[in-house]
Amino acid sequence: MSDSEKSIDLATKEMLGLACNKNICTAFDRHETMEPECGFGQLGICCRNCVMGPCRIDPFGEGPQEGICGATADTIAARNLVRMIAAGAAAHSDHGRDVAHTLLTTSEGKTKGYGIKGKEKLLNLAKELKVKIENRKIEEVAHDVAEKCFAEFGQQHGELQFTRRAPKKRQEIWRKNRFTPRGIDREVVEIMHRTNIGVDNDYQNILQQGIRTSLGDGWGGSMIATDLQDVLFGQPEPVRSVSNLGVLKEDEVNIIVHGHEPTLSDVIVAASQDKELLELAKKYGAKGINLAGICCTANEILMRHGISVAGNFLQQELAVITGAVDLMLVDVQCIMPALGKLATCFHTKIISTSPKAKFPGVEHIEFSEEEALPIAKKIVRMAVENYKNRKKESLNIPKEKMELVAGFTSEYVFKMLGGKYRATYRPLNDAVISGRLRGAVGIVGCNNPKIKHDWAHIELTKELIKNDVLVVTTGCSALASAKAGLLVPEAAKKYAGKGLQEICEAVGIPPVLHMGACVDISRILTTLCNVLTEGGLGEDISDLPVAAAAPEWMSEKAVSIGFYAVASGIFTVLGLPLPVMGGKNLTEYLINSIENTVGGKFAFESDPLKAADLIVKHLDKKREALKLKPMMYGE
Ligand code: SF4
Ligand code: MSK
Repeated sequence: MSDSEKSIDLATKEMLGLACNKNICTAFDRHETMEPECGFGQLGICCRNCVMGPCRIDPFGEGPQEGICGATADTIAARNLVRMIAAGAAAHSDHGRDVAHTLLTTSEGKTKGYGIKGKEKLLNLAKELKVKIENRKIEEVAHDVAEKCFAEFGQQHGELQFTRRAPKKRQEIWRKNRFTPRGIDREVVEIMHRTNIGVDNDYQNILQQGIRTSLGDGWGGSMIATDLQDVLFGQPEPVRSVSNLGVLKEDEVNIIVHGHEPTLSDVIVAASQDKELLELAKKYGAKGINLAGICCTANEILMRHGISVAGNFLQQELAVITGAVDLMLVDVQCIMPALGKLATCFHTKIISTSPKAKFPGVEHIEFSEEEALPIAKKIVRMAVENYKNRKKESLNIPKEKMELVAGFTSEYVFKMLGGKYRATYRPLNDAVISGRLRGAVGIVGCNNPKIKHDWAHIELTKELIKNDVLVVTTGCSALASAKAGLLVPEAAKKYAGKGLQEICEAVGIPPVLHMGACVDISRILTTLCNVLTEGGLGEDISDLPVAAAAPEWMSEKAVSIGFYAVASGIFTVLGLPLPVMGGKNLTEYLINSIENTVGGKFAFESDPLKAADLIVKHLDKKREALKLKPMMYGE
């Protein structure tokens, strides 16, 4: 495959060309060496859950149709799938747990570098969690809110608190089908138990636990992460910034933060503005200290501090190949182990910081909330001191960069539609009811070298906004939209249908709204609840003209997200199929019958234009069921 077929992003193509000239291998190349991929793995029909196996089912019906224990293709594929959900939900939820820990230690005055910036959010949360507010210090309230959130992880029975944010009808569906999560950790553990050899063998029953666990992610762990981050670091508000590898600076110390949790990156922002360190940078001949992000850490510091974005998932290696990164610090999730070896070809220092995520050959500086700011300063100092080791001849910073607006939340943006003095979702609902807006779609998820980098995200997003669909976006999809120039208000005129254009122009928003990192998909769920509360669009999420898509997904976290979206009543289109196709009954269930129970279902479609067509048809079906007016400017 030529470089131009690997990505639509000019900076990426340029860096891939350079990597090729220098004989440097990236994920794009390693993907090619992996071809042909193992068919059993792709279809989800290999099992190594015990050592009587590994067993595999012959998809052509000629060889074995059962594992040694008698497990069928449906059983094996369902077990594998829910184990993916367990891993994904665990990752998001452990992130939430870490934030709860930071809030707790901050409330006890044990941290350096944190405060409670989102006081209003904290007080609202306290009310929701029935924490006493009156005559108490804000730290005392924060302490009890953190403890209440902690309890959600270990709870053994009952229902997760935030599932009560869902519409009543949805809560009833969950209760009736035993989908309501009892405790975040409990559900993950139960998946591991049920998928042990000789426990749960009925694919639908296995999926029931998968759904329950995923809901514990979306309406539990991820929601806790988002809400408590807003409490600690402040609620995001729309902010302008810049994206793509062109944000790296030739004459400044470049630091990249990569991973997911904002606990460290937020203090790195403060440390990079430290006077003493800025002076030191000047001493070494640099004009300043330039911070940029990759993956969801990028989203976190972008929406709260306007820090620029270097790139999304498949650009992490390319950032190092620019030769301009003096230090890349990583925490958890989506960090390629390849970075360690790659960095040895350049002057770049890679620093791991989480005790949960170490990398062979990579220097580790353990992060702790108690010493956050001193540790952050130490790391920034290392970057500054490494600036002098930069090799001019290895410097190749692409020119590409693009303006963006990020940081829309359920609290902020939609109220903004009502203007400053009419803070309400009414105008949004009215726009849908009157046919100015067809509906809304969340486009989220990763990059995957199996799909031309950023292409599916951008094609799908453009096609939907052309059809008067408001797009909300998170994660690496949001970063793809940023680089393609879709996150600026001017994009409405260029790409959106007339109805969406009118809304964007009246309010001054982009047609594609950046709502944060992967855990912030919980903001989309909260937004949908608010839309229903405003009235006029049905009683349940499954009534709404909305859908979700992950056109280039790769992570187990995306599987968990997909499941909690479907189980919340949302039609969800994946650009690559779930690895279940070897289980015929299971596949049929996921793309059809599951809708009878939860009101949402999956579709697998790799062509973004066909995916857009499926989505538009779905939105129109929902509009028809709600008896909404025809689209104002034609279908
Ligand atoms: Fe084979 Fe069953 Fe063991 Fe899986 S659990 S490896 S199908 S014997
Ligand atoms: S970072 S999970 S590659 S979206 Fe959240 Fe991007 Fe996917 Fe990681």
